[in-house]
Amino acid sequence: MAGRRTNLALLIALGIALSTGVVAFALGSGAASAVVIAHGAAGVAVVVLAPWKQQIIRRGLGRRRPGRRVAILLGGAVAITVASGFAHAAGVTSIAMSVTAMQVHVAAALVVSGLFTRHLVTRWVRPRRTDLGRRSVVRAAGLAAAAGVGWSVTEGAIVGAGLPGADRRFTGSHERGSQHPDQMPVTQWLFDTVPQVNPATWRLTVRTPAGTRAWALPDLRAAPHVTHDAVLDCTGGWYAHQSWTGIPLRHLLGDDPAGRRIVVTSITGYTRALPVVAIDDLILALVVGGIPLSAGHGFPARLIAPGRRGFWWVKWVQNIAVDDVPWWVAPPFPAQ
Ligand SMILES: Nc1nc2c(c(=O)[nH]1)N[C@H]1C(S)=C(S)[C@@H](COP(=O)(O)O)O[C@H]1N2
Ligand SMILES: [Mo]
Repeated sequence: MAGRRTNLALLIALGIALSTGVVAFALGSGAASAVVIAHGAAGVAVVVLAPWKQQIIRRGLGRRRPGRRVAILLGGAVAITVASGFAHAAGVTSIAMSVTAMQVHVAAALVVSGLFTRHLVTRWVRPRRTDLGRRSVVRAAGLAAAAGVGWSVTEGAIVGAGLPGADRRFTGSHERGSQHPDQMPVTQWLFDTVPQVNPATWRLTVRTPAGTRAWALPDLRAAPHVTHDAVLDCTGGWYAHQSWTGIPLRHLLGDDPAGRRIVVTSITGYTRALPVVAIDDLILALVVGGIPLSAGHGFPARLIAPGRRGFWWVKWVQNIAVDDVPWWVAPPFPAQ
């Protein structure tokens, strides 16, 4: 395959891999499984293209062109990203100490996206009309088919060999501590730490256009509860089924919480904004598996957001506010 076509194919495969990776993080239901499959197939496509790219690299290494160091680092970062992605899929969760394959995968992918941008800028090749010609389209279809077959064979091998990755959820996550909250990992998004909340002084402030109310813990415990089975699915690569008990947000916010978004904020400042139309899915849980939440899992109260990834499930909730801002005006991922 011609060098420029290999490069173009890699550009597209890496572009798909990076973008589906970000989208897979954001989604916890709906199209998530299709996105995760596309992500895996894009990873396979990168591997399929590697021998051709190697020839280009071999030719290029002789010539000392600018951006050489970036190109070499990029190659290494892509190799680490792909290897850790396959390791996660196969079920290798921990790499060393408490570092997981998924953490390595995401960290390396962030390096890739930075270096890849630099590489594209320094080594940009102007597109030609023939890049979209019949031959390229046929080659692209062949590559897509190879990626699909490669993905199926890889998944089949993981299942056939009975590797721990065989029972991954459609998001790619591995099961951890279902129905045993004490065995479920305690996870923070990035930099948050577990606060010690004093239940005697803790108050939940609920603010709607209709007014503000402060709830003490005994008031919340006396409010009507529901129990709901829901899956907490962390982008760190694990999930758990638990039975959560708490107060529906509908009860806390009233029948008609006039506004567009519900902003849920932790005592630590960690915050998420959800659309008001999702209100009937949301529960403020005090209890999991029949016992009050532990400090690590969000005592005294945390949000349960079924169908959404773990980073929406705000722990140590202190504030719930309804306002008139569209929910998507916030950054897509938490900042702390
Ligand atoms: N306040 C706060 N809530 C948070 C987080 C956080 O960092 N701070 N992390 C979220 C993420 S990424 C996940 S996966 C879940 C993990 O919940 P667990 O520790 O109970 O397993 O909590 C979510 N709620
Ligand atoms: Mo998470």
